[in-house]
Amino acid sequence: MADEKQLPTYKLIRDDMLRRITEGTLEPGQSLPSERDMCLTYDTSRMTVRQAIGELELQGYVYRIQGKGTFVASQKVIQPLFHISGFTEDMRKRGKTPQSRVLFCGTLKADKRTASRLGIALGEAYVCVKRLRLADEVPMAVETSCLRYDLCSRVLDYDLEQNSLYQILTSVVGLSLKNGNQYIEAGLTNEAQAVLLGVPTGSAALLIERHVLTETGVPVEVAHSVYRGDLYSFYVEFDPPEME
Ligand code: 16G
Repeated sequence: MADEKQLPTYKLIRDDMLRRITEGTLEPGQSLPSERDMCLTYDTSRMTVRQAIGELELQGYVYRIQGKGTFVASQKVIQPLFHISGFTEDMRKRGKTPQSRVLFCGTLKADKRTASRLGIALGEAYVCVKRLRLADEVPMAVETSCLRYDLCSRVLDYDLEQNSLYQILTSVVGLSLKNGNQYIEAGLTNEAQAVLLGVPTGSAALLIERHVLTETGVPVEVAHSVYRGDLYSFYVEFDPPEME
């Protein structure tokens, strides 16, 4: 067995931090000791400390906020898929503060795929909202919602950085968002998505296509989302098998 003392210093620091994170001495959201303190504690250079932190960041255990420091990343969000819920509602339930950055909000003309999914004519206008979704300032997902114009045009009157889309659709427009389905597949972030999500290009992602319908089966939303693979886990429960 390799003698621990022979490990390079940056690995010793990394493993020490990792132990404190997994033991819970360093909790999610808590900042790591400053680089300066770590240099003193481990009697090493700033470069070595940075190397250790860099590894922890790559492995998703910590994240940096520019100008603020390095923080312990929260454990994965475990998202049950029993009923349709929105990002704002989901994050609030977990005691996290949801935030959105609107990347696009307006109308577009439907291409063949969007038209068929929304049940509208080719070239017909639909509402498109693209947002970066964050929780406690950590980027979680990039979401593009395509919405039927005839049902959802009022969404355009609202600031979607401050308001929940589903809140507007249910409380203002009066839609019931109870029916739907969702496809989830594995993918890798492209460069643009990686920049928005603050991860290296080619990081693991969950690619989701969500279809939301009214009670009478009229499509309301078709959303394409890229969720961070290191932060999300979707959870489904099976019904007991029917007895013969
Ligand atoms: C969720 C939905 C997304 C919806 C959004 C509304 C998934 C994969 N996607 O993130 O389709 O547009 O919630 O969130 O769950 P909001 O009500 O906070 O605006």
